[in-house]
Amino acid sequence: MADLDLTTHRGLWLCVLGADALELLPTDGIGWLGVDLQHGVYDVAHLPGLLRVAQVPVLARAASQDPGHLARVLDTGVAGVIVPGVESPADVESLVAAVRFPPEGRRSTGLTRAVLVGGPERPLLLPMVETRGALETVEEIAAVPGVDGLFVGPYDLSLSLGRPGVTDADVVAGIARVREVTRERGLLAGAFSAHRELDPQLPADLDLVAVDTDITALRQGVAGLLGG
Ligand code: 3PY
Ligand code: MG
Repeated sequence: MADLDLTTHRGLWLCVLGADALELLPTDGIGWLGVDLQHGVYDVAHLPGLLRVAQVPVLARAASQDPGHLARVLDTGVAGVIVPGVESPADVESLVAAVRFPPEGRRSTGLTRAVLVGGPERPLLLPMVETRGALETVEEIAAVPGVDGLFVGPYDLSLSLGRPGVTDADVVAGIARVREVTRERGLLAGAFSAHRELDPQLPADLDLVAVDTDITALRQGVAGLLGG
């Protein structure tokens, strides 16, 4: 398993901030940054600028499982990819093929930022557990060689399970199950939160918690300063 050297498991999830704004943020208490290419405003082309000013490891949440997209994300030199929407061990085997160089996988190299400026030897592959299919096959998914950890998306998981919200008992139990399975295999486990009632129900030993988004930080900052 690849290492991720973090000062804290608490991360900030970026959806909208550009590099100029990120550079001005206080960094105390932030161990890592998630850059959301699935639901944020970003394209792959935003990553180099964000990476240049980031003071902590950057994990990109990919837009999709498409191998061409994943390769371009990794070419920027991010510490790893969080990949949405997997349903099965077969999906995860395809991800390993996409993100690992031969002989482990089929990723191609080139004159990339990762090669010329620097990226990790072995970026992290963190498939998301956010579907019923992924949760039901989580042991097999965690056993796929080449996976470094699993990252729970509680919002989609609650939709997929047909449960009313992220603090629903089945969703919370799903997160605990992911931690249990990853712990047994020595893999990383992470989860998105953005919910203050979910925070205390998360396993205490998660390696990565996306505490909240830049959007919420901005909204709360403005409300705190100027709100009536
Ligand atoms: C989810 O909770 O489904 C996520 O993907 C978090 O962004
Ligand atoms: Mg999701």
